[in-house]
Amino acid sequence: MVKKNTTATTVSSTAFFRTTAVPISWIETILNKIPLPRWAIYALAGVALFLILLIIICCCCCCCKRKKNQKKKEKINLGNLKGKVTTSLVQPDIEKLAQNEYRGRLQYSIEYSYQKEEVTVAVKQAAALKAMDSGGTSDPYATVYLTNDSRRKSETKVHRKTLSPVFNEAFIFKVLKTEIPDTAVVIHVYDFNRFSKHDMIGEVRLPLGEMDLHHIIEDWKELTPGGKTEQERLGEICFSLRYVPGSSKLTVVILEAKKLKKMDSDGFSDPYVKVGLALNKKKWKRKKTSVKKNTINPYFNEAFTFDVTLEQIQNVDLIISVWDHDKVNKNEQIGKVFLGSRASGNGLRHWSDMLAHPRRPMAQWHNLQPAEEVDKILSLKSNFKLPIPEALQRS
Ligand SMILES: [Ca+2]
Ligand SMILES: [Ca+2]
Ligand SMILES: [Ca+2]
Repeated sequence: MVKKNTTATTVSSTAFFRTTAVPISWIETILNKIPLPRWAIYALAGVALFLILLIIICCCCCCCKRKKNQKKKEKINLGNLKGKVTTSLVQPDIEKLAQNEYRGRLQYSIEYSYQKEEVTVAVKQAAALKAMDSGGTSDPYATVYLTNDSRRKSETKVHRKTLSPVFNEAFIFKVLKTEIPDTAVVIHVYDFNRFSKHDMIGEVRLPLGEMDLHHIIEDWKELTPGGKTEQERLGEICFSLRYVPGSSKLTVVILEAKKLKKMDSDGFSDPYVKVGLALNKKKWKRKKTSVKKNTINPYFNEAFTFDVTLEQIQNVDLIISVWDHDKVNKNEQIGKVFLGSRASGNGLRHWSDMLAHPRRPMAQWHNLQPAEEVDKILSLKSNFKLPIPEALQRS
């Protein structure tokens, strides 16, 4: 009975063994096949496991490092970008680079004759010019003008496919002794293109006032980017304004003008001045001075009086324009200025001074502006009423 029982337990235990311990026996059979003692096998397995772990850790470390480096690189790149953005805001370095670019140099000579009051500008040669064409060359030619009369421009012949042209051409310009301090010789070197716009290679600017013109000057100078054509000098005009509210009289006295632009081939102009009034943006009244022949520094001292009520004076534009009288051709406008409540800067200041000091003539110099510019402002600006100064209201 007892025996029966024990067999029953052994049977059930072997049955249990069979179901759960199959893999162990499988490993056991493999282990048994290895001709090594068990402890050696376990030791080897431990070493192998350790090695595998070590390899995995190494791989992980490498990956992490690589990622970090990539991030660092990205950071550096971002830094570069940031730097570029800020520097471009502070100083456009691309433009600066372009400006610093070597454009070549030019040899010139300048000879002034105090007797004839004229300057001879010779464009001798250029060297190491910047290549503007795809073939690595340029087709250079030079233009010469003086800032006292930028309309008179002379130019050399075009020299094909060279970066070191020998021009050897001279040009004569009229420069009065009195004009020397504010006159510069401007030489531009261009690349000629048959089918497209000519490219400017560079410029040389030579202020006559900074030279000792008692000798012939011959020198080399590096070309600069240039391209900035200075605001053309049109001249200055002086006039006085006087407003008398009691009698509603506005008096404009055209006193004199100086350094007017030369509009005629003889190097002078025949200036006269038009004094115009516009009311509510419409032409209203106009008068003009006599013509002063062959001068760029005319003296007029001519007075013009207009009837303008206190109400009208707030809506009036005073337009002063200087013209060159021509016998054969149409008269040419040299420049103009406008004053009134819509004016700004000097024009507004002079007008306000006049209103603030009724019955007193107020004189002031004004720089002439290009006519088109003034006309544009006059047609665009809306009416703006200047408050009437107390002094004017009291009188
Ligand atoms: Ca060319
Ligand atoms: Ca003319
Ligand atoms: Ca004329």
